[in-house]
Amino acid sequence: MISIEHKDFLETSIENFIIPSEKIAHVQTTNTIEHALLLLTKSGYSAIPVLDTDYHLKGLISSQMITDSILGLEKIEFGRLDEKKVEDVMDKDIPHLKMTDQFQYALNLLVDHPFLCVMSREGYFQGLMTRRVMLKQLQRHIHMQVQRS
Ligand code: 2BA
Repeated sequence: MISIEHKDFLETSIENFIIPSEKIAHVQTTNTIEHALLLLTKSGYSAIPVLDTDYHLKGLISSQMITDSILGLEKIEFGRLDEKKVEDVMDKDIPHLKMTDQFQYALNLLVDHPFLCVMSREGYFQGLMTRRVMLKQLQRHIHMQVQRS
């Protein structure tokens, strides 16, 4: 049976644990994949969100998606980096969260995704919930349980 403490943890709202959009590296759909690769390399992140000019969430892009899209038969065709747009290469089918979602829902998705984008009902990008933030809260919860027992 699930204890009341675990229930409280799992039912915590994600809202206070979001990394806000102002702090998130992102690219726009119409940027070239060269620009996206530069940003990914400079930021150190392996994948980042893709937004349109109005800040709507459109997908995500990773270095792997970019290199895969310029692979020729026998070599990487670097000349194609300034020909292709982010929207040609990005993953459009991504899971997302709402501010009102609870830890339980986010935790299940974070098993398979290193981060989840948070989106408003109108489709605006609001920030990220990362695996690191979730693991820190889980760690804190476990420590508190151990101290109480
Ligand atoms: P990754 O880039 O694969 O990063 C995996 C983990 O490595 C991160 O986990 C973080 O602990 C560490 N890390 C990588 N690059 C870092 C950097 N420049 N500064 C500090 N720590 C760094 P999480 O923090 O759980 O992030 C999970 C994923 O969320 C990242 O995967 C990245 O794709 C995305 N992400 C996190 N913060 C972001 C931000 N500010 N802007 C854009 N994307 C972000």
